[in-house]
Parts: sequence; structure tokens; C-alpha cells
Amino acid sequence: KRESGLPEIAALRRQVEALQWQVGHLQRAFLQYKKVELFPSGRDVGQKVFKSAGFLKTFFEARQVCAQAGGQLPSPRSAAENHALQLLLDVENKGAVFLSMTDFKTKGWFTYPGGKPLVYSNWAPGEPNNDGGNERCVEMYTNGKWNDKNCGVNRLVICEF
Ligand code: 289
Ligand code: CA
Repeated sequence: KRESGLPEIAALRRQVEALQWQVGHLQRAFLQYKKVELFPSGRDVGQKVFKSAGFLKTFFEARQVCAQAGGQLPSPRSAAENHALQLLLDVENKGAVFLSMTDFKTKGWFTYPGGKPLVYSNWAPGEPNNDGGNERCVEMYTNGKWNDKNCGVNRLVICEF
């Protein structure tokens, strides 16, 4: 096809077209990679990804597993994020999961790992109740509701990235 204008403009146009093709190729490849990566043990919601490790650990071990992988324990900050995590619990079929939040600093005051207060919660009726006097962690039941729970029990490990 006949190019119009200065040769520099024509060269720039070809470069832009080549870049557009490369971006499109990368977008398609990324979407394919995401589908593969999320199947069958991951869920994405907004900018966030939840991924199951498939095994059970205590809160402290699970926190270490997620940190080692470059993530953290799940911190659902909205009903949509809570729902995505619950769907993952459903398919995994391995019971409840520990969330990231604890009340280590001030008993009865649950915060995210950095110490900030909760922006969203989904406590089961009557929770948190600090049953037995030593429930400093939070588990999510398979129905999506939260319960404060002893950190030393084993729960399914899911990380947030
Ligand atoms: O050790 C008590 C826990 O297993 C849970 O027992 C009951 O489900 C409720 O009392 C919960 O609040 C409690 O965390
Ligand atoms: Ca409780």
C-alpha cells in the first residue's frame, strides 16, 4: 500500500502497528495463562486472586506458607471478595480457612496484618465470642460466615495475591 507523508511518519506508523499487535498478543496470552492458573483451585475478584494450597496448617504455619509465596492470608474486604473466597472453599471441600486478621494486639479488636481496623466483616451470629478465652484468629466457615477461633487448629490454607 502507498504510504503518504514523510518517510519518518510512515516508519513511526509501522512501529505503532507492530506494538499494537504485540500488546494484543500479550493480552490474549495473559488471559489464557490466567485461566490455566486459576483452574481448579483459584478465584479472581477485582485485582485480587485467592489460591488454595490444598493442605491444612495452623494459623502461624499458613501465614508463613503464604508469605513465602509472596502473598498473605485472605483478607476479604467486601461482600464480593468474601463470596469469591467462599466459592473456593466450596469447591475445595476441605472445611474452613484461616483469614489474615487477628486480635493479638488488643483482645476483641480484630485488625489486618498491618494493624488497620476491619473495613468489612461477616461474623456468624454471636461471634466473635472468644470461646474458652483464647480465640485470637478468624476462620471462615464454608457458608462464608466468620468465627473467631484458636490459632493452633489446622485449617485449609488459602493465600491472597
Ligand atoms: O472451641 C470452640 C470453637 O470450636 C467454636 O465452638 C462453637 O462453634 C462456637 O462457640 C464458636 O464461637 C467457637 O469458636
Ligand atoms: Ca468463636
